[in-house]
Amino acid sequence: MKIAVVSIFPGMVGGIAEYGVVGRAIERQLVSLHCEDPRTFAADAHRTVDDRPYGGGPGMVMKYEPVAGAIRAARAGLPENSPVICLSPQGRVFDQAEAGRLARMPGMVLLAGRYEGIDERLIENEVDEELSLGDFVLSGGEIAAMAVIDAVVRLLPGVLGDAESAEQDSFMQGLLDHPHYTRPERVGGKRVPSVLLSGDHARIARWRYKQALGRSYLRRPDMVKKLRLSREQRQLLDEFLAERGLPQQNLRSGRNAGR
Ligand code: 9D3
Repeated sequence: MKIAVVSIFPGMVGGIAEYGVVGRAIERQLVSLHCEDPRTFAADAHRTVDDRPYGGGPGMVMKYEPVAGAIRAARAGLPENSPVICLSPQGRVFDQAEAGRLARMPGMVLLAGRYEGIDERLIENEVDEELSLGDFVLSGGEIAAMAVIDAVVRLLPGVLGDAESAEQDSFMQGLLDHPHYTRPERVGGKRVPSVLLSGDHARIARWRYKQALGRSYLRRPDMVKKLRLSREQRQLLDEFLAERGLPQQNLRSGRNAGR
């Protein structure tokens, strides 16, 4: 996959190419990452990329022409049907399903804005979709673009090793992770749960799944409500809650439950 980012802070985005999973994917040429700076396409000697908003008000707006120039240059190195995606608080909220969809694209241009926003006409003419990371305020689109790149690149074929890939299509999908422990056996006044020392792999798998269900139910009830719990899953969740002296869940389950 070929990825191009349009940003006035190319150094910020380039940083992810040096670390971890994304860095390795670029090294192995499974993905290419390229940045275009609108400043390069500014018409004046001062390389101006922003101007005051029509209608007044605080802050500045990114100018049409320099951003358009950078998008055109970014597109030039990418396959024809690569979408232009603007990172924006006005976008659809990015999630794992969106990451999976983007991972099937041959390329993508990620447009990271600064200031109060980008001239709306540029978005209408050049942007295919807008994505947000959620309801909190960032100072610009770069960190959001980096988050999208990280989430998408991990899904590209060959990027993750066998162990990590296996985890992605495991039965834990749609739930939070179970807790993790490593040596020593006793630390911070606490012991490793004894089941993890038992060597009984079936019991360990059951315990982990119970933890994943229970934690998801307590911390992210929205996630659990989307699942249709089987009788076994309900049993595990009830065990988890009972062990903590919590009231048993009253999520309905089975075919067409709820709604
Ligand atoms: C405080 C400024 N806001 C006035 C109501 C508007 C605003 C403009 C520009 C808020 C944030 C930004 C910059 N943010 C992004 O470019 C951005 C973002 C975000 O802020 N939150 C979550 N996801 C994203 S994706 C891009």
